[in-house]
Formats: sequence, structure tokens, C-alpha cells
Amino acid sequence: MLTNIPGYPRIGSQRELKKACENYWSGKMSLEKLELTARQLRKQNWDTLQAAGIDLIPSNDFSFYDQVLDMCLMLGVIPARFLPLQQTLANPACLELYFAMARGYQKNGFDITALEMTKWFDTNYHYLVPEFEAAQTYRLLSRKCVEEFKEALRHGITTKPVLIGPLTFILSGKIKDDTHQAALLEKLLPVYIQLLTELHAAGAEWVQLDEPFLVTDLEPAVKALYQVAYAAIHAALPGLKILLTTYFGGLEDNTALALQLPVQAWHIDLVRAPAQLADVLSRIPAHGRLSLGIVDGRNIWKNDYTESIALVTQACNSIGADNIMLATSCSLLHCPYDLDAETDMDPQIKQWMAFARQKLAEVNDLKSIMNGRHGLLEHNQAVMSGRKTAASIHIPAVKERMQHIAPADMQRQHSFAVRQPLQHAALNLPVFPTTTIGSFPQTAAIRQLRADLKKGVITREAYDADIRAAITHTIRLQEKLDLDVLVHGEFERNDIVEYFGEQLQGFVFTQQGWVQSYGTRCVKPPVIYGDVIRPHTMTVDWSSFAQSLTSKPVKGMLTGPITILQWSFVRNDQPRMQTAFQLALAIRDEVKDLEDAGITVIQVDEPALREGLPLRNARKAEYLEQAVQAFRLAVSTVADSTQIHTHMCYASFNDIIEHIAAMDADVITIETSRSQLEILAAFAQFRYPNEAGPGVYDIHSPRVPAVAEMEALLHQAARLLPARNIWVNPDCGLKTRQWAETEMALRNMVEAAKQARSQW
Ligand code: MET
Repeated sequence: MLTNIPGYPRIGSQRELKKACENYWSGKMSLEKLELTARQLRKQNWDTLQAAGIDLIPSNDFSFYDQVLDMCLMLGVIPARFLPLQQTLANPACLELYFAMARGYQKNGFDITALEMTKWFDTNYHYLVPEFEAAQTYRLLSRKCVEEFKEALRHGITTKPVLIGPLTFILSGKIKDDTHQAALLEKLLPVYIQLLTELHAAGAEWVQLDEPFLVTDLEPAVKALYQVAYAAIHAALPGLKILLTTYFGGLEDNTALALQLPVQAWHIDLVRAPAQLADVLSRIPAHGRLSLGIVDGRNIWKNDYTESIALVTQACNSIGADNIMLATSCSLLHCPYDLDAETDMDPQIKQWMAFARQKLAEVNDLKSIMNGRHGLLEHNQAVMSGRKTAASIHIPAVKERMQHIAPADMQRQHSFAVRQPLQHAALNLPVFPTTTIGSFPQTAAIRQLRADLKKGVITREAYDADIRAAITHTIRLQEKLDLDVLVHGEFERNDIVEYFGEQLQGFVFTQQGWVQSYGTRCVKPPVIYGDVIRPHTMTVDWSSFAQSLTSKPVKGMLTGPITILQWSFVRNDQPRMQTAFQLALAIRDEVKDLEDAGITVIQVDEPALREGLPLRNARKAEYLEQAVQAFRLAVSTVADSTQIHTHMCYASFNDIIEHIAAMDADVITIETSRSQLEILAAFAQFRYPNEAGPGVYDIHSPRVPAVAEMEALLHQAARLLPARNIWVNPDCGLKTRQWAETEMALRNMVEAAKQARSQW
């Protein structure tokens, strides 16, 4: 029985690669030093995996920026706009070009935009989207995977190179003109084969080809291309062992297709889809090997050995232990490095967790248990049963309340048609009312203030006084600008999820639990370990203080249950949606307290609602229905005259518009500045009944938009939606902007609204 790891984190346990890259970009580190850092990190990983007793140790899972971009460079998939730059470079595959494709290039007379970025399946990892153009010709441009294989070999380790498989590579890209998938595959395959031939010649025995698209709904034409691709690879390299790797879900209707491909081994995700094992075992060809992804690569919980051993035993009984590999469900890229670095964590909670390094040990433990070391199993069972009954996790009052959630709790008292006039009477707003999304510029001084409070450098009183001063300044500014619905500015928040997690019971925070989000950016998600309780109000003091300063309405500002869920590591001992509903109850109590404190407009942000969409179409509706229910549970406690807002920032609403409408928020503000008409068209076509604020300017850039420009957008919007339903706002929060440009942009925005009003 071999042990197999599909990939390991690469940013460095101390985020060494982040620091090195950023220093290199700013000219503070030489290329040689950057490459040395990279070699050291690769060696550390290989040594760690070898010491942990892993047999199939990955290589080429390292990346300076992104593994999909690495593939582009290896295969020569370079958009035409980079070719003039490439021609000036001595090495056409050098890091200069690589980072230019990742980050854009604005020097030496060039001004080239970067590749687009998008989320890797349902993770929070963002990859760079390959761009395919009909005129491109492909050739082996970089030999990164061969070089890294040889580098490991020099350290005495024969690794298993990891590449993105040809179909997943094509499907993750964007076809820019009239070329099509079959033509692309035909051009890419020879380069893939050349790369694999060189790996084989260098001594690689196993090569891992990642094909996670096999866990999604595939068109018949794509299924046929899978057969073409793998038949060609097998014909060219019959002696190379391919480990076809799938993850993030089950093969389902693609099981027969996957198992007919001429490869030597298959990796399946048994954490997300344990039920697929029986089907896979019944179809695997004789002598085929199966890598069982049983240790969760997407979460931070300790493995339940009893459950895993049952699956491993089932597989061994069916195809024999010699044909089995034990593995993590997917690359450990999505996990933090090392639980041992958490020195402050409550030991009871900590004992339930495993980060990347601990997961290596788990894979090895499972093998040892299969070989008879039952003591490991007993120890694990003791930990697991402790978690099942721990009083810190299981709060009877929460469970009791969950059982009594009634349909009426998810329903406003009356329909929007009844609520709207009541709200208009209560708020007395003009047509085209103006507002902002919540945050105002977060200066270095504000960040320092929060950091100082955390470190205990300043007293709570001093901190409160400074935050109040910032709120006062922001309210006065908004009054001066003549905005209609004001905000307090969110100066007390580092992050819209962390702020609430820190105040809710059931959350724990890590010191070093960094996970790569894109490029050198990492996030440190909170961990939801137990039943969620709101021990005290979270925002009422700040909001009431802000409201006390003005006669205009000030919006209460909360984060929605699905966004908190999506941006955290979530407990795995109950369905995710149960945790979402617990979060919804906590937010609901806060909504009620805000209303009781005299706040008449309350915004519950759900920027991450779309991110939770399942990969399979058949399961999307169920998810969306539950997500909508969670939101409605959070907000439906208020009176008809209290106005509920929500905010979302997506590129497209076409496929979810009916669910967005079902949320029944009185007002939704959306990010549309870059494609306003496209997004609004979805709202118009659906005849979206409630009020909507299509963002009239892009907050991601310091550019100050002109009055006429925003006014034109408002007129466009008013052709698509009833004018009385249209709000005027920027497309997201202003926290990353400077004060000067914010003031100018908002002044123009209010002016645009006034112009539009006078003509309506
Ligand atoms: N209220 C939040 C803000 O303005 C919304 C953020 S959505 C990513 O910053």
C-alpha cells in the first residue's frame, strides 16, 4: 500500500515566498536570491514529506504565483498582447514574462494587462485564466516540471510530477475567438506528450495529471475529448504510469468515462463523495490502482480513523491492498501548514484539528493501522468521541432554538408591495436616493489604532474615543456631501467576517493559519468549531452613536450568514447549512437589537453567496434555496417599515436572479460599474420587483468619475428598472480608497443623482 500526496502548500510556513516575491517586485531582492528562496522551500517540502513516510511525493506543486500560469508557460500559451514584450527578453520563458502575465506590465514603454483571475472550482484559491487564441502556436516553452523533478532527484528523492491534465487546462481557460476545444487539444497534445516524454526520460515513474473537471457536468463532446487525449498519451508513452487525479466531488455520471481511460491509477475524493467508492471499485480494471482521498485537504479537522479505515478496508477487500494508495482528498494547498505553530489555541479545540503537516502523519497512521497498529485507532477514537459530546461545542439552547425555527421566522410581515410605501413614508427619501456600501477609507492610522488595542498598547477608552472621532468625521462629511442614507464607516473592522467571528462564541482564530488566496496573497480564515452564540450585541453601540449624530438615517451594517460560512473553516460534524442557520440566528438577534435601538435601515452583506454554489448543476437550486432561507431568517424579524438592504459583488446574476429576488431584501446594492447594462438586463428581464442600487462607479480604482458619466448610467438604469426603485451608490465599500478621491467621487455621485432627479 503506497501513500500519496496530491500537493503541498508552497507559500512557506512563515510565508517566505510571499515576502521574497514582493521584495523582488519592489527591487529589494535579486532574482538569484528569489530563486534560492524557492529552492529552499521546495527542499523543505520534499524533506518534510519524506520524513513523514510519504511514498508518492509531489513535485511541480511549487509555483511562484499560480500552477495554471505555470502550465501556460510550459505549453507556450501566451496571449498575443505579451508577444512584443517576450521578443525583448533573452529568455522567452523567464520570470519577467511570467510575472507580467500574472500582474500586468507597465514599464519600458509597455502597458499590458494581466490575465484574468477566477476561483479554482469551489475553493477560495484564484488562478490565472489561460487565454486561447486561434492564431497561437504551442511549443514547449518552459521545462519547469522537468527541472523540479531533476532538482529533487539531486536530493535523492524520486518525486511524482504534478501537472494539470489537458482537458482541465482547456476547460479552465477562455477561448477568445472562433477556435474550439477539439482544435485546441490537437495543438496542445503534442506539447503535453513532449513534456511527459522528458519527464519519463528524466526518470519519473509516476506522473499525476489533475482532472478535477471530471467531477462536474460535462458535455458529450468534452467526454469524447477526454478519450482522445488519454489514448494519445498512452500510445506515445505506454511505459509511463499516469495517476489520473480528481477532487472536490464525485465522478458520478463520469465514472465509466474516467475508468475507461488508459491510465494506471485513479485518485478519487472520498471526503466530498465517500459513496462513489463502491461504483469505482466495481468498474476499475484489473491491476488498476486506486488512490483513496480520505484525509480532508479542504478543512482543518482531524481525520476520523474509524470512518477512513472502513473505506480502506472496503477497497482492500475488493481490489487487494497492493492496488491501494492512501492519500489526502486533494492538494494540501488549501490548508495551513502546521498546527504546532498555534501556541495560543485552547488545547481542547486544538486536539480536534490537523493542518497540512499533521495530515501527512494521518495518511501514514492509516497505513500503520491497516498493518496492525491498532493503538493509533483507539487513541483517535477517544479524541473523536470527546468531540462528539464536548460541552464547548454542543450548546443545548442553540440546538433547541434550531428545532423551533418556523416558516414564519423567514417571512417579513407583509409583501414588498405593502412594505415599500411604509418605508418611503418613514424614511422620506427623494427619488434616486444616494448611499454608500458601508466602509470609508481605512487609513494607516485607523489600522494602527486597531492593532494597538489588540496588543494592549492603548486602553479601550482611548480606542473608543478615536473610533468615535472617525465616525463623527464621516457622518459630518456625508451630511456635507448631502448623501441620503449614511453609514458609520466600519472603522472598527479589520475584515467583515473576522469582526463578527471575534465576537461570536463558537469561533476560534489561528495565529499562523494562512492559506493562499491568489499570487502572494494569503487569508487567515476563522474556524467555526462549535454551536454559535451571540453573547452580546456586536454593532449596536457604534451604529447608535452614529445615528445620534444626525437626523438622516444611518444604516446598520452586518455580514450575512453565508458569507461568514464561506470565508471560514467550518465544522464538519454537522451539515454546513446547519451552521449557516446558527449564524443566521445570531445575526437575527443583532438585527432586532439594531431596530430596537432606533436604526431604521439595516444592511446585511452577502458578497460570498455565489461562492458556495455546488459544482454540479443538479445541486445548485437546493443550495440557493437554503442560502436564501438563511438570509431571510437573519433579517425577517423587523417591522415592515424597517428597510433591509443587502450588498453583493458578482460579475453576473443571470443564473441566480430568481433566488436573489427570493431573498426579498428591500434594497440590493450591486457591483455593476464595469458591466452595468449586462447585469441590469438580468434584473430587468426578471422584472426584479424590489429596489436596487446598481453601482455607478468602480471603487477598485482611484479614478474620480465625472458627473455626466454617472448620470448617463442612471438614465440607462431607469430605462431598465422603474425609476422609483433605483438607488445611487458606488459599487462596493470604500475601505481601500483615499479620503481625497472618495470625497470628490461622492460629490460627483450626489450631483449626478440630483441632475437625474430634476429630469425625472
Ligand atoms: N459593507 C462592506 C464594505 O463596505 C461590504 C463589503 S463587500 C466585500 O466594506
